[in-house]
Formats: sequence, structure tokens, C-alpha cells
Amino acid sequence: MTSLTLALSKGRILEDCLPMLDRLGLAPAGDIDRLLRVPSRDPNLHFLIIRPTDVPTYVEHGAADLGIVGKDVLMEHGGEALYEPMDLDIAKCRLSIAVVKGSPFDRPPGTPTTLRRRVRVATKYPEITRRFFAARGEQVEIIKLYGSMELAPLVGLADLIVDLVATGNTLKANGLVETEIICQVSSRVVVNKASMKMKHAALRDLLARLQTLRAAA
Ligand code: PRT
Ligand code: MG
Repeated sequence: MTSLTLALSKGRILEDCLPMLDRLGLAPAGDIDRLLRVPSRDPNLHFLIIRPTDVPTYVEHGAADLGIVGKDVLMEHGGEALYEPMDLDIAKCRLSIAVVKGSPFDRPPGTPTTLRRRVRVATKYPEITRRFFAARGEQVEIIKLYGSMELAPLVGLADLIVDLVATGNTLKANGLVETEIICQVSSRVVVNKASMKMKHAALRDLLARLQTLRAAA
């Protein structure tokens, strides 16, 4: 039998995937809190447990045959070198612009700025952010952060943030409001292009099984 390696990230995606994998009899059969390479209950499937932003890289280079990753991470990475055959419709959220409630930046989308300097945008997603504002003909100063974006406008590090929003509770708790949605986000299956050829039958079978769960959900 062909063996497959699936790259997954700890955190929300793993949490949302576990029930799905369990129903398929593919749940991890090892300590997913400590091990980085974990067997599944199916001897032909292994998991790599890595950071969300590393999933596209592992799959692109063939270290994993397939992976599960947020559309946010995929868009930031650039998905051209990967196949994206399936939307799992899990770990759903949206990528949005948010500002301090009542600040000069709390205004309808696209309102021209009267600032004499560039608008500063703090984000973990510099590429998506640059493309989004460039498409609107706006040049912004992008401040790359690795987390806790909500803090940046509160301490004067940025005027706006581009961040993921699910319930909106985190924004609200920090006195921020969402002014515009950039895109909707859910988790996607990505597949290495060479694996799709070399391990076609095994991948087709696994994708079909994931698809039945999606259809049943
Ligand atoms: O480990 P590392 O720090 O690199 O990764 P990570 O913290 O991004 O991992 P994780 O597990 O939090 O996120 C993995 C993926 O889950 C993301 O790439 C998204 O595709 C997806 N996802 C879905 C989310 C959310 N929903 C979400 N709500 N990722 C992050 N959030 C954040 C949000 O930005 C906010 O700060 O969770 C906070 C709570 O959201 P509210 O709106 O419900 O309050
Ligand atoms: Mg984190």
C-alpha cells in the first residue's frame, strides 16, 4: 500500500480536524502534544505536526504529500505551487480591517485619508495586505507582527490592523471595530503536485473519504 504523509497544525485546525479524522478511522495514534511525526490508526497514514505557516512549505517541497491549512496562510504564502482540491469548511473566520472605535480611522471603507503620512497597518499578513490596498490604489506602510495584532492600534504602533475575526469578541474586548472584510477564511486541503501524480490512487481515496464527511456535515 502507498503511504501518505499529512501536514497538520496544532491549535484550531487540529481541534476541528480531529473529529473528522476520528470518524474516518484515521485519528492520530500517538502523543500529538509531544511528537512531531505521529502515526495514525491507519498504518498507511502519518501526520506531521507543525506550525500553521509551515504547512504550505512542507507540502510544496514534498516533505508531506498533503496538508490542511487556513486559506489565510495559503493566500499569504502564495498557492501556485500546490493543488487546492478541497474546502473543508472548518476553522472558519474572516480576514478583516479593524480600527480603534471612534478613532479618525473609524470610517466607511475607501474614505480618502487626510493624513500627511502613509496609513500604518499592523498585520501578520503583509502580502495580502499589500495586495489589498494596492488594488485600491492606496500605498500603506505595513508593520509585520507575529501575533496580538489587536494591541498595535491601542499603543500607537499602527492606525489599522488586518487580522482574523471569528466571533468578534477579541476586537470588542480591546475597543476595536471591524470596518471592512477582506475575505472569508476556512481550512483547505492542499496537495503536492508530484504526489498527486505518483500517489494518485491513495490520494484520490483519502480525498473522497474527506469529501463524504463534508457532504454529511
Ligand atoms: O502557532 P502560530 O502562532 O504560528 O499559529 P496561530 O496562532 O495562527 O494558530 P491558530 O491555531 O490560532 O490558527 C490557525 C488557523 O485557524 C488560522 O490560520 C485560521 O485559518 C484559523 N482560524 C479560525 C483562526 C480563527 N478562526 C481565529 N479566531 N485563527 C485565529 N483566530 C484569532 C483571531 O485573530 C482573534 O485574535 O482568534 C482570536 C479570537 O477570535 P474572535 O473573533 O472569536 O474573538
Ligand atoms: Mg498562536
